[in-house]
Amino acid sequence: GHKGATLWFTGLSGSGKSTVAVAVEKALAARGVLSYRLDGDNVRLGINANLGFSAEDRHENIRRVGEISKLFADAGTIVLSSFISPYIGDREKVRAIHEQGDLDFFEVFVDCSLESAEARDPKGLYKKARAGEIKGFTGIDDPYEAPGKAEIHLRSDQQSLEEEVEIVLKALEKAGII
Ligand code: GGZ
Repeated sequence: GHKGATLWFTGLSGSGKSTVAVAVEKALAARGVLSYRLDGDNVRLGINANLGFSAEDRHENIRRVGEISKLFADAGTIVLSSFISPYIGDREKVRAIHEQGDLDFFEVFVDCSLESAEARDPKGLYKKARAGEIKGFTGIDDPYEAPGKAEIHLRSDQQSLEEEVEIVLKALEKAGII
C-alpha cells in the first residue's frame, strides 16, 4: 500500500519539471500507485484562469494550487505539482499547510542553469522575453529564489530522466510513501 503525499517540483521555465513529473507518474502507475499531476498548463486554463504573472498573482496561484495539492494528498493521492513557484515564502506556506495536516511534503528542486533552460526554450518564451515581448519573465527580468534545503535535488541539465526518476522513487521508498 501507499499513503498520500505531495511532491512539489520547483524550477525555471524549461527546467524539465513537467517532464520529470510525467515520468514519475508513469513509474508510479507501473507499480500500481495512483498519482495526480497539477501544473501551470492545466491549472492556469481553469481554476486559475483569472491569474497572470505579477508577484501578487503568482502568490495567489501557488496558494490555491498548494491547497488543492493538500486536499488530494489528504485523499491518499501522490500529488505531482509542477510550478515555477519562484518565491521561497510561498513554497514554505505550502509546506506548512501540509505539515499542519500531517501530510508528507517533498520539495523537489529541478535545478537547471538559466543557460540550459534558455537553450532548450521549448516554447520560444525566453526568446520573446529577451526581445521584450514578454515582460516579467522568470530568470530574465523576474526573480527565481532557489531552494536552500529541498528534500530532493535534481540536476536536470546533468542527469538523465531515468536517473531523476530513480532518485525520486528512492526518496519515496525511504520515507515509506511507496
Ligand atoms: C514565467 C511564464 C510567464 C512569465 C508565461 N514568467 O515553460 P512554461 O511556460 O510552460 O511554464 C511557464 C508557465 C509558468 O506558470 P506557473 O504557474 O508555473 O508560474 S508561477 O509558479 O510563477 O506562478 C511558462 C509560462 O507559464 N509563462 N508567462 N512571465 N513563466
